[in-house]
Amino acid sequence: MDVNSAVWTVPARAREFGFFVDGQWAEAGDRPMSERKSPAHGVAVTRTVRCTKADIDHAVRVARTAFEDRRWSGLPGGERASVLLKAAAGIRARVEELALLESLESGKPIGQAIGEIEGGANIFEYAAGAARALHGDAFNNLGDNMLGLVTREPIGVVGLITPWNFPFFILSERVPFILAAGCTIVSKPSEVTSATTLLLAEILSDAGLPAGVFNVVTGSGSEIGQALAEHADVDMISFTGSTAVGRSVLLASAGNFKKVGLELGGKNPQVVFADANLDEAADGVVFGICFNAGQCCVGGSRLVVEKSIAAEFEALVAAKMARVRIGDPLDPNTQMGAIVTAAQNATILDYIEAGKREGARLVCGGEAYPSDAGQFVRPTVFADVTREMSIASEEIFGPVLTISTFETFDEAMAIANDTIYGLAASIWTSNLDKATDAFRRIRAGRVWVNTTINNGPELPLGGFKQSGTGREAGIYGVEEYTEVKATHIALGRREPWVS
Ligand code: TXE
Repeated sequence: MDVNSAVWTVPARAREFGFFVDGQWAEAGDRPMSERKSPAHGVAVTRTVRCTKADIDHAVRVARTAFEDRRWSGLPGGERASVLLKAAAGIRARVEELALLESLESGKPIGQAIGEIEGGANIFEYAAGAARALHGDAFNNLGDNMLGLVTREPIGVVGLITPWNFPFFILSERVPFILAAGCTIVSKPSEVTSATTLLLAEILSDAGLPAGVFNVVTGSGSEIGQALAEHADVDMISFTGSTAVGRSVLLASAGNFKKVGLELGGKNPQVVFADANLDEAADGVVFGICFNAGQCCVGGSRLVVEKSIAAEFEALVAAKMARVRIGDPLDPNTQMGAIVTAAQNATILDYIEAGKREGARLVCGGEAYPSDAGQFVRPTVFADVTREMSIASEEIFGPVLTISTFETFDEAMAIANDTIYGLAASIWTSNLDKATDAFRRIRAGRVWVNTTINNGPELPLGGFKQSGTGREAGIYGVEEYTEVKATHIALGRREPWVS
C-alpha cells in the first residue's frame, strides 16, 4: 500500500490483547498486564499479558498434541501451501492495521513498517512453494534386493523467540518455513513488540491453520523465554536476539539436547575501495547504518575505507547523514524513527560518550535528537577509530558508524574479519575480480556487493562465528526444521543368518 493513502495517528486508547493458544484467544484472567508506550510519542499503545511458566507448559502440551496427531504434518504439502497462501492474503488485507501497530510499538517509520509487513506476506507466498518442493532422496543402486530412502520429517515442536527490531519481518522469515516443514510452534515475541505476532496467530487461524499449530505466549524473556528454551518437550528452539542471551538459550537447551538455531549480533563491515562509485557507496553506507535507527543486526556499523579516498568519502557520508529525515514515525516522510526503549537509548548514548573518551574523532552527530515525548539519536560518525576502542568491536545497535582505513587489499580483509561476529558484510568496488576475491575471504553469512541490506526469501540468512548457528529462509530454512531419516527396505527373500 502507498503510505500516503492514509492518515496515521496515535490511537486514543491502548489496544488490549489476550494471548493465543489452541486456536483461540486466551483471556488475561488474573495475570498482570504489560503496558507498551510508543517510544516516539510516550503514549500507551498496547497492553499485553504477562504469561507464566504454566502458560508455556500448557502451550507446549497443546503444540505437542497437535504435532503427534498429525493434523498438520500429515497433510499433503499442497494443503499446507494453500493455508500459507491464504495467510499471505490475510496479511495483505490487514497491512494498515499491522503496520500501524508495528510502528507504534517499535518506533520505526510507518512507510518502512508497511514494507516489512508486505515483505512478510511475500515470504509466506515463497514458503508455500517450499512446502510442496521439500523432498528426500532415494538410493536405487544398492542391488536388486535393497532400496534405500532418505526422507525428511518435521522436527516436531519448535519454540520461537523473536526480538523487537523487526517483530513481524523476522517472524515471517521463520514461521512459514517452520509450518511448511510440518512442525508446530510456540512463539514468544519480545515483550515490547508482541502485537503483530498475536495478530499473525489470528490471521493463520482464519486462513485454516488447524488449532494448536501456532501458539503465542507473551511475557518476559528471562521467565517464559528461558522456560521455553529449557522445556524438555520442545524439539527445537529458534532464537533471534543478543549474543549473550543466545548463549544462555544454548545452555538451557542442553537439558534435552534440543536443536538450536541462533541469529545473534553483528559488527558488520562496509568495505569501500577507491575504485567504487563513491556517491552510491556513501548512500549505501548511510542507509546501512541509519536504517531502523541502526537497530539492525545486519546494519553496516564499521566503515573500512581505502586511505587514498578516505577524506573525500568521509565528507560525502557526513553530508548525506545531515540530510536523513529524523522524526515522528507516523509522518510518511520520516526515514529514521525512535530508539526502541529507554535502556537501548542509554546504551547507544553511553557508547557515543565512550567513543569521545577513547579518542575517536567525532565527525557528526554525537548526541540525542531533541524531542518532547520520545527518544531519538542523531546519526553519528566517528573517524580515526582503532581496534582497541569499544566502539570498534562491540555491537552498539544504534545509528553509530565507525571509520577505519586501509592501504592494501589484505589489510582491508584483515580489518573486515577482525570481529567475533560474522553476520554480514558489504563490499563496494567497480572491479569484479576484487569483489569476488573479497566476498570469498570475508567470514560472514551474508555478503552484499555494491549494495547493502537486501532481502528476499530465496536466499538463506544466518551467521558465521559468534553471530549464530543454522540458517533461516530459502529451501535451507525449511530443511533446518526437519530431521533426516534413512530407511533400508529389503526386497525378496532374506538370506538366513541362523542356519
Ligand atoms: O535482546 P534480547 P535485548 C542485541 C542488540 C541489543 C541487545 C539487547 O545488541 O542492544 O541485543 O537487546 C528474549 N531466555 N540484539 O535485550 O534480550 C526476549 O524476551 C530466553 C540483536 O532486547 O536478546 C526477546 O524476545 N529468551 C538482535 C528476545 O529474547 C530470552 C535483535 C531478544 O531479546 C531471555 C535484538 C532468556 N533468558 C537485540 N532473555 C538481532 N540479532 O537482530 C530475553 N529473552
